[in-house]
Amino acid sequence: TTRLPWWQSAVVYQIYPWSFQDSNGDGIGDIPGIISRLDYLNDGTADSLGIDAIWLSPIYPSPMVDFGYDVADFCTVDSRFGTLSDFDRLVKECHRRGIRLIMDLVLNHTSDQHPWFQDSRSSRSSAKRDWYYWADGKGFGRRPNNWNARFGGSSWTWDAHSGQYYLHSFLKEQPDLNWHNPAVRTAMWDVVKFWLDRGVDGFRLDAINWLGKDKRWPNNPFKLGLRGYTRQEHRYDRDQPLGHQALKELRALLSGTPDVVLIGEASADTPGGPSAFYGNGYDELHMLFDFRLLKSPWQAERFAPLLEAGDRVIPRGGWPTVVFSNHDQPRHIDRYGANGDAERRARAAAVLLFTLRGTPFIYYGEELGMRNTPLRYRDLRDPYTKRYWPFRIGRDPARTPMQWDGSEQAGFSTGRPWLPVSPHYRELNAAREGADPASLLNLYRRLIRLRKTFPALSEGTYRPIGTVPAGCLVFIREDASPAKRDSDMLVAVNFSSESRTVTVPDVTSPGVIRLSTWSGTDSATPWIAARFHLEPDEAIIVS
Ligand code: TEU
Ligand code: CA
Repeated sequence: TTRLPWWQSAVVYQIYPWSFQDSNGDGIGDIPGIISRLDYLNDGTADSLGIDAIWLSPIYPSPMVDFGYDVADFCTVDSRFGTLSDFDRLVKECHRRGIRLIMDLVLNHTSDQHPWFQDSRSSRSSAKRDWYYWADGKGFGRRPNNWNARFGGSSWTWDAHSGQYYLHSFLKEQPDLNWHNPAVRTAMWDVVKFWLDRGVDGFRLDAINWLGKDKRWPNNPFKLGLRGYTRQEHRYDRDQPLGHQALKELRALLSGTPDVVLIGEASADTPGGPSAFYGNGYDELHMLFDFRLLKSPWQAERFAPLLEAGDRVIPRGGWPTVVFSNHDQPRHIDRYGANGDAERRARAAAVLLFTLRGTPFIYYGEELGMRNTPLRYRDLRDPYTKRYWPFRIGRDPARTPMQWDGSEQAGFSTGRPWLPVSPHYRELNAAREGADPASLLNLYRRLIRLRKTFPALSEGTYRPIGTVPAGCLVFIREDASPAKRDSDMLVAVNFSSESRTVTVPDVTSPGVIRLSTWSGTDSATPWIAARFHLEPDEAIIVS
């Protein structure tokens, strides 16, 4: 049998550098801080989480209007986070522990402070004018078209100095690069080579479905959205054929480094769904974040069809992802549960995270059950969060400092953190949960270990069991070779808050319950096949 590529059996952990660990008391997380916490992530023993890779949100020099997603220089490190030699040390310290490092790469736009844009806006005859999208207005102060930026307002901002509008799909401080210009592509591929030379193991490609625009600048149509609101369909400023061409170029560039992984981020409503950016399965992305579960309410009946479809639409060669939280969304523990059931559901969700087919992504702190931190307006930092506050919860509540221990500022910093520490940090922190066998943290550790022990959890096919009671999701991860059928894993999740009895008619061989979210420790309870009981919000794994 051939071994899976590393990223198909890996567990990935997302670090938001601002919030992981501050080493110098300025209240901002940094690279030396991350290095000092690597043992928590993987020290090779069962006392650590046991993750295989880190995805590091942007650490490039930036005015930080979008907290690093506005890049002013792609080839070094922001001084808030450290130096390039700190970064080299991070790569070395990760690799020493068997942890791979995945960089966040923002291809669609730069900061308006990037020298390329400074040059581009300096005059209409600048050599870099065509590196960004510039257009004339339609007279009387009218913008080139009706395109709306992702974070509100028009996508066009007037540049008085050069007398034209420039395009930005996100904030006005994030002008879009002109991917139609081959010089732009060459420059960005040089960035890729720069980081490959420093030893990184992959890239998480930001907003990957935004590359390329319809340069005839047609108006976008409107469509009926949720609850009867009309909203703009991004027909001409997103999901353009050029994006696929660019990904094919990038994938070709990596032909000599088959271990380097490309993970794309695109909105959930991309036409074609999660399969769109895999190309033929071998010539675009290796993985694309699947946000359909993340956007779905916690209901077995909603999850089931998404899982079946998700599995079918990804071409051979491509690989699915499982993700419930990231730095753009409210934390899933609060999305799924209200009060008493929040942690129980987070436990059940953790079972899904590590047993569904696809690579699991953990967002820092979710393993502790970190909640959305309630913030006052004056504490907010993210322009998107401020703009829609208090009508949308926004992004800052899910970006507060990692809760390491019960000491002042949760052990994150000796200074004043850039965002307030959660009021729950004395109960929810790594030190306390590490010592409690029944904690969510220890459930994550056990699940990751289980995934390593039973290869069917990463390699096996996904076979749903159809005839189950309302509110339950039951499936089998089947080993590819029939000879190894006794290594199949059965997973049963009760999404409801009442107990349920499940009958699985075609599974009769005896097994043991390897894990239950209702038990604090690893158990090997004999399992009576065919008919079993699930407590409210309980999830079990049987083999
Ligand atoms: O997000 C892209 C994206 O589509 C966002 O609109 C996302 O859906 C939004 O944050 C919803 O809350 C990526 C990054 O993940 C995000 O942090 C950046 O701000 C954005 O690109 C611009 O670079
Ligand atoms: Ca710092």
